[in-house]
Amino acid sequence: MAQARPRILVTRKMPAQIEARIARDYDATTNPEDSVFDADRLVRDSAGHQGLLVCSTEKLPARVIEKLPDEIRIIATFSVGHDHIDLDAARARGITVTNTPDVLTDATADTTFLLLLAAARRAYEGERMVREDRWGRWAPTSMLGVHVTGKRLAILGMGRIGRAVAQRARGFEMEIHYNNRSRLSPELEQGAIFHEDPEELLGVADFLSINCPATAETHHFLNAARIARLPDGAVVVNTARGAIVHDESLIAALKSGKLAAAGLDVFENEPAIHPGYRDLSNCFLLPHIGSATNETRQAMGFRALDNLDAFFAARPPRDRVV
Ligand code: 8YV
Repeated sequence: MAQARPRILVTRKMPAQIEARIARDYDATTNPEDSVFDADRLVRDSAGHQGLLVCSTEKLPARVIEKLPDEIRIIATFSVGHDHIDLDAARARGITVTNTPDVLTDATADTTFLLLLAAARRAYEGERMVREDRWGRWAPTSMLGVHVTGKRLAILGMGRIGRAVAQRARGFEMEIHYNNRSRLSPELEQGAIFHEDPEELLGVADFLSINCPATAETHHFLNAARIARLPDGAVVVNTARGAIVHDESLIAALKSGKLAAAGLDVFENEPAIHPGYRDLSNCFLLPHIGSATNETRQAMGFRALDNLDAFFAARPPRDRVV
């Protein structure tokens, strides 16, 4: 007799190839309407399932994990970030947690450079000017932005994505500085200059790229005092998590001219972003599309399913975080 397929709850509509593989290999409850899973629904609909396939849109703090039915044995997140899941609470209940590293590194680093260039070169203002038919006579003094090539790039968090950002920055002849929990080997550093103290890193940041995870330690890291340490006219780029930035402070610095520009793909409480960003023409805003390419989202889905497959076949999942 064929073995019963594992029962999983998939909280979001997935790319077609992922949905097909889920239908083939799992007894799955899917969400073709892509309707919202709040905490109550997550707990309620988990009943009768052995695993969850979630995204960073589904919040799993301790109070939710504690209420999950006993049958839930694995939470596979379709994301590299796992700040939406309380790992200690999962550990306490013996629930395995997996993520999807590696496969979104390049797409996210590409998005970082999209933001960096767009912010530095005033792409939002220029684009609007063209569309709204406000493009007047070309002028030697109009639309002057911040030069990128050869500048100092400070990378906060030199993990896979930070290193891929550095690799792109070398093509722009940038001088690369970084802070990381530990110093990288010379092979990984490739000449990048390590700053043990993140405060010191800020002092050399003509461009600051935030690429570290959101943790209790990095919460609101970029506050007013730290922005004051940045060189005047610096550019800030964030493709990591919004909670690492203190919004009021960043908005004030963009308004005062302390910072030339910012490029943001992630926001605290997204999509309900701080309204102050919407009026700033020196802020290039994207709706969390860091990993949004067809290839990457497919690879993320396959990676999440590989982890579930391994778990249910009693093999160690490759990307186990708990
Ligand atoms: C995802 C991300 O699009 O992987 C992450 O941590 O932030 C993004 O790439 C999103 O979180 C999907 O769950």
